[in-house]
Amino acid sequence: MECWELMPKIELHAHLNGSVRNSTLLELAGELGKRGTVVFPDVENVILKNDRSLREVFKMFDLIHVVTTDHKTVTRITKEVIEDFASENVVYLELRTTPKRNDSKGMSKRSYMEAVLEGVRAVSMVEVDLSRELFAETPAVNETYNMTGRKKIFVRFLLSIDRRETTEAAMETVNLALEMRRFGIVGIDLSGNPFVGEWSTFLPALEFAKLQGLSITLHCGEVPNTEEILAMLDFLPRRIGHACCFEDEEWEKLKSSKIPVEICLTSNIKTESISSLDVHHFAELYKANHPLILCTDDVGVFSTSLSAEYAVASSTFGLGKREMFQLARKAINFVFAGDEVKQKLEEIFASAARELDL
Ligand code: 6MZ
Repeated sequence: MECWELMPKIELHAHLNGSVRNSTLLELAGELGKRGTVVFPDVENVILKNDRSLREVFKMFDLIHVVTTDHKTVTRITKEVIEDFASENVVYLELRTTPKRNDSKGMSKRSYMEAVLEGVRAVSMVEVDLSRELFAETPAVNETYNMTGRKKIFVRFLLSIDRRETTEAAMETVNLALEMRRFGIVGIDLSGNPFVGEWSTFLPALEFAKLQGLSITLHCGEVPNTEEILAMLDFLPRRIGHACCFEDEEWEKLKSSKIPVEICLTSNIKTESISSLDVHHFAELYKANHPLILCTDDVGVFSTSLSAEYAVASSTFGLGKREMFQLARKAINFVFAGDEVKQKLEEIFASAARELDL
């Protein structure tokens, strides 16, 4: 495990509220329990349950959102999630989250995102490279970030459209991403319960986002749905997530399109989207040299880490340290940040290759 922790890694598919520490969730649920907002033992049972079907996972998210959706908590979990990824040598993190409106908390999608960005400013354990403008507003913090000798992590954000949302709500998220671009928001994700929602509902907002130069990634093929999968591939997103339930025609289209796939092994197994690791499509895509990125999905919900995903991939598919390092390094090509960041990541990997003799 130690060797995977030491290796620099790139995380491109991590949902903020799925990455919250269990200890934080239990602490927050305990506070709400005391106030009578939730029944703590019931919540505790759900949080500590290990295996959940794909349908159950989305019930779990509704519960997490009850516990985490206020400004102060959103700031706290953002800080903790960034620190957790940095502590296992994730050097570039593209964190995605669904901006939420919650009138009872005085929360708008914009104020939700401001709370997220406040969480980035609050990170103290590592040096964060997000956007100069974000830190320019807080000079005291800026100084701390210029300290040398600390680990550094590049953080960028994707705003998620939830499949429960309407076209108007999706458009609001895209407009917010455009307004907040200068703070490190680089793209849009489509996620949420794959059993609900229609592709045609989100298409106008996604087309508008693409036209405006935002990068798009789509949760694609988490459940069988040929018509939707083919339409999503025709849209030509810059990446897709999962690709679990593809048929021959869909594989063919994916391979010829060369669209990179964000692979989340533990998530796919725990949600039973894939029956076992030895039949996971990672092997086939890797053999075909199709662009792939190993990711976590939800480190909290699935009790994993990016290092653990590297360990699982290495042992299941017989890949050595060098091959895993190359896999991590190739992810540089698929980040949504610009060329300047890619160049800096190349330098980080080049120096790690020398240090780790890879
Ligand atoms: C689809 C998922 C997901 O946005 O509140 N999410 N959507 N498939 C998955 N695989 C199991 N894992 C997480 O983070 C939680 C939200 O991310 C999406 C769901 O919409 C979930 O409510 P945020 O930060």
